[in-house]
Amino acid sequence: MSGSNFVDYVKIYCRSGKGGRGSSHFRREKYIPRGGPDGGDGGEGGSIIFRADRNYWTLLHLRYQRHILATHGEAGAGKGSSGKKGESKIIDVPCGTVIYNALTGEYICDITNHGEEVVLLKGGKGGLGNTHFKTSTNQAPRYAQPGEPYEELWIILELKLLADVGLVGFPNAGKSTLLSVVSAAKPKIANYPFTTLVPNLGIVSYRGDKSFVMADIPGIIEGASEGKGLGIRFLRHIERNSLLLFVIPADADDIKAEFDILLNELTQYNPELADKKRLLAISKTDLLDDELKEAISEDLPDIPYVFISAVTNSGLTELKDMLWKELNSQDFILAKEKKEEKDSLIHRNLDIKTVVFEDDDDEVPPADDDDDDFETDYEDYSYLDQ
Ligand SMILES: Nc1nc2c(ncn2[C@@H]2O[C@H](COP(=O)(O)OP(=O)(O)OP(=O)(O)O)[C@@H](O)[C@H]2O)c(=O)[nH]1
Ligand SMILES: [Mg+2]
Repeated sequence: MSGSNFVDYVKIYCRSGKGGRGSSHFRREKYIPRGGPDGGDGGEGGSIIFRADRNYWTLLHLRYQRHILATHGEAGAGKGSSGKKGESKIIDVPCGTVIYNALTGEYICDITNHGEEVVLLKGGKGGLGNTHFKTSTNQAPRYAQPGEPYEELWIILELKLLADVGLVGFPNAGKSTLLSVVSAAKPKIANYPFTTLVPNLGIVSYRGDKSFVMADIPGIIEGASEGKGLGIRFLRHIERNSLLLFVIPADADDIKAEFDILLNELTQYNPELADKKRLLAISKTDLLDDELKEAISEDLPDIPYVFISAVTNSGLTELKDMLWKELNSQDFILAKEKKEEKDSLIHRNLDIKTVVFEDDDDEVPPADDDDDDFETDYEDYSYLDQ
């Protein structure tokens, strides 16, 4: 992955701020003897908050961000003044980011909808000042609460692309070419397998003001689910694609057999992928004459299909109509809602051994944990003991 602009995993150390100490101060003014306690409360520490933002497509902006630290709350002071709150850190991530515990791989949460915020680590509460501890029997409490400690955690952020349509096919099938002719995306295209090494996303405009997102992932080969080719690393990006568009070239020896192999690899990876709505685009049909097309049509998998060519642009409008119709069908919307509901219940943990980072040092910045912020004025309290 080195040098690529596509970053789908990052590992970050997060720490919230500790709460500031409450103050145990006493009011001391001329002509007001025994002014009583007036120590203010400590400020709350800053929190670590993640927010989904649809303007981000990858985790690239976090690639070199090893540590995210909120600041500590300040201590309370005399005259009832509260300490300043620590500053929270809000980290914007693409919609569909999943957070795992980096040490155990345990799933923590996911951040799916634009604007959604998740407080990952809460800042420590500030301690109460000594004014709170005044009672009828103790008019001059010297006690003030310390602030609550900070929380810290190493996390792994994982990006799952949220596309409406995912392209599935063997290498060289014409997936990237298709994306390049229906959207403004400019993926690399070449006449050799595994041209696409990282996923590409494109926005497909449809009849004026409508649009949907299409994801082109690297080609899949037989055995991908056991690690052949580029393996299954990218298959997880289609786990959330609502609709799978299989792309098989017209010059394939046996379209139905290729379809079965692809489907088998997907379901080996995740049986739930078998439940997704499937459509078929037979690509490169400029290589066929009508007679051959007819012959091919007789032995196709039993799913909706369309013949397309990125060279002559034939079939593209028909394809977009078909995708749009599916994306907006009642059954489909219901299934998607059901899936989203289920997604929020079932989560797989991350196998952290399979995730490789470019620069994996686990150094943690110093915690700045000394208690020099203890704001107490010990001078001249002798009158209290009288
Ligand atoms: N004749 C013809 N050639 C096509 C068509 N679409 C794609 N090709 C060619 O097929 C080759 C592979 O195209 P890509 O779009 O790179 O294929 P891919 O499926 O993205 O391949 P990987 O990224 O390796 O998985 C390129 O040489 C394209 O020019 C088409 O409609 N007609
Ligand atoms: Mg490609």
